[in-house]
Amino acid sequence: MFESKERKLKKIMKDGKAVLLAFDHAIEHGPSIYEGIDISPERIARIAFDGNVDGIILHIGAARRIKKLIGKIPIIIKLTARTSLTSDENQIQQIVTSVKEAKEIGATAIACTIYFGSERESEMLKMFKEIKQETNRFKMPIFGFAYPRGKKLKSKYDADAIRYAARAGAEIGFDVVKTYYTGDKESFSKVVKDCFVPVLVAGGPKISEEKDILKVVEDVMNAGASGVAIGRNVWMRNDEEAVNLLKEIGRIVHK
Ligand code: FBP
Repeated sequence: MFESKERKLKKIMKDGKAVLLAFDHAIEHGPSIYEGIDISPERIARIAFDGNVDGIILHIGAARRIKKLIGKIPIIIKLTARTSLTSDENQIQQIVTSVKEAKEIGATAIACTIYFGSERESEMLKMFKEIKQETNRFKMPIFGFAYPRGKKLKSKYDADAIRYAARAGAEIGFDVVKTYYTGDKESFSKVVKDCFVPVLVAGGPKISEEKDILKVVEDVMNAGASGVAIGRNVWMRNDEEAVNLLKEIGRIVHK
């Protein structure tokens, strides 16, 4: 009845690797911190298409604005959200879109975030059970953002915490884990080694020099990552730079 999850995953990760453009920031961080940057879904989709990405991650409202592209680029619909208008204590993402809605708009996969270590972790784990039941029904791959949070952490970029979160994501059924870069190849190779599903790396806040981003991509790939799911470092540049950077990243990831 539904195409298998494995076939869908193969549409995104043809060679087992992927370069994804992440675009859920306008809800996570709000538009004002991106002042002067065109954060319209139409622009981001154009950059994704011209940059030959393997998929684009966005919320359903934004996806409705780029319907022409659905079918040309795999769409990964983000099901969970939070805003930065809440206090830091409230580190939880809630389900805002169903797998069925994602399926109906033509998504190839879904994405969700879990803040492992947050005071509200147990609510998110419960929420994940609901997502999993629906993805099983619609045979949708889960791209899980495994992000450490919480009072016990020195920093959300702590290498051991990232390693733990990535493994926890694999344990609970993420098909692909996306997490932060630990900052060096050695520690990131431990993250990958302990995570028995493919690991994609987030780009993080904008790095000014292109060569420095490409070095991160080289390092994470050498550490065993399966690619990147990158946002700010791409679309915070002008269109031409963004497209060229995506192509360069693609050459490294798919070599
Ligand atoms: P970036 O490449 O811009 O870091 O995007 C990856 C991402 O996971 C986004 O999908 C998400 O909105 C953002 O990072 C969350 O960042 P943070 O957890 O630091 O708020």
